[in-house]
Amino acid sequence: MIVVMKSGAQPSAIQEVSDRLLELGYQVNPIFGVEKTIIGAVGGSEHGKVDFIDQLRSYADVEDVILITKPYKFVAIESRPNRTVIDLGNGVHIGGNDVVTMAGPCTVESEEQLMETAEAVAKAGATILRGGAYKPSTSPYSYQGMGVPGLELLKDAGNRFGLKVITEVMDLRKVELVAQYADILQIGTRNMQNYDLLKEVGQSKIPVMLKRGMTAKIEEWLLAAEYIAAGGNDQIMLCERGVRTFETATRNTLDLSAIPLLKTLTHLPIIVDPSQGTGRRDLVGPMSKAAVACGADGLIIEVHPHPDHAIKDGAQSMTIPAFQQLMPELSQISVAVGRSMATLRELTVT
Ligand SMILES: [Mn+2]
Repeated sequence: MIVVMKSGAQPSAIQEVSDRLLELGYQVNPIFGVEKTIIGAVGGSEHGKVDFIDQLRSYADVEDVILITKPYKFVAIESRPNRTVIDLGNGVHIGGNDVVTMAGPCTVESEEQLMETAEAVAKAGATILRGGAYKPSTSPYSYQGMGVPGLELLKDAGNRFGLKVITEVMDLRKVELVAQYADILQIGTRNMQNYDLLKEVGQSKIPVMLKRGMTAKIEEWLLAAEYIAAGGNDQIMLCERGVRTFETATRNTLDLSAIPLLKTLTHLPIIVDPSQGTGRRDLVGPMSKAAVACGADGLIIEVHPHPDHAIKDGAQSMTIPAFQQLMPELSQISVAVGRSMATLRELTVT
């Protein structure tokens, strides 16, 4: 790190900071300028010293402390240059050459609705079924989800149509329960900084998809992922789902620039949610294509047999025919960028 002293800092103040740095195991190299002195501190690790760095900033004669290393470690690209590939079994990998598609309804509503959707998305090439059994809602009077019966339906549909299952867990007391039914635990936007929940899924051994908080900066998002990794679970994927901006014509502003940027910062796979990212089903196809083109490792798309009757998020849910039409187009884009995507699989229904 570099400690920038204020103009006119006295030698005694510079010495005081240098002594403190030495105490913490740094080698200290002050550079005395005409007006200002800066102190280069090398050798010590900055991890675990976040609070100390804040202390340093509060010294009366310290103007600023500039960190050279990133505040996250396990999720940083430097820690795993080969990139994380999450193996879900049955040939489904996230972060490898295949671009994966997670599809299904926003909310599990009934057996009929879920089975119809699961069969259709599986036939179109999706490998992972999405569906909410616990729904985070802005209003306490909105639908809250089916709970355990919804989880059971998801697992049944997954088994029946050869799909892996992703579903949201909102409550740290339910992590173990949801993990019995899901192949991937989803942490929603509102819980991105729910540190107790992050620690709990960090203890779990199953993959986690961490959605970006609606107002989260990239660094805050990576630090949230670091909580999970620091807990011992390294099977993490990030999900860009749009951020809140001044624009109200779309539900959120889908930040596609985050994808190539994240590829320079982290080895974790990146999923894009164009449904939540736009809030409009007519924009889901174009944004899915753009996401694949700029390096997304997967998509999570809301599909409903009758969006006009959906309990939640009908306006952003694709119809089954629209999804069936989109998948081969996405496959072509995947090939154009050196990736591949399964489409139109032959289903062996069990
Ligand atoms: Mn939804």
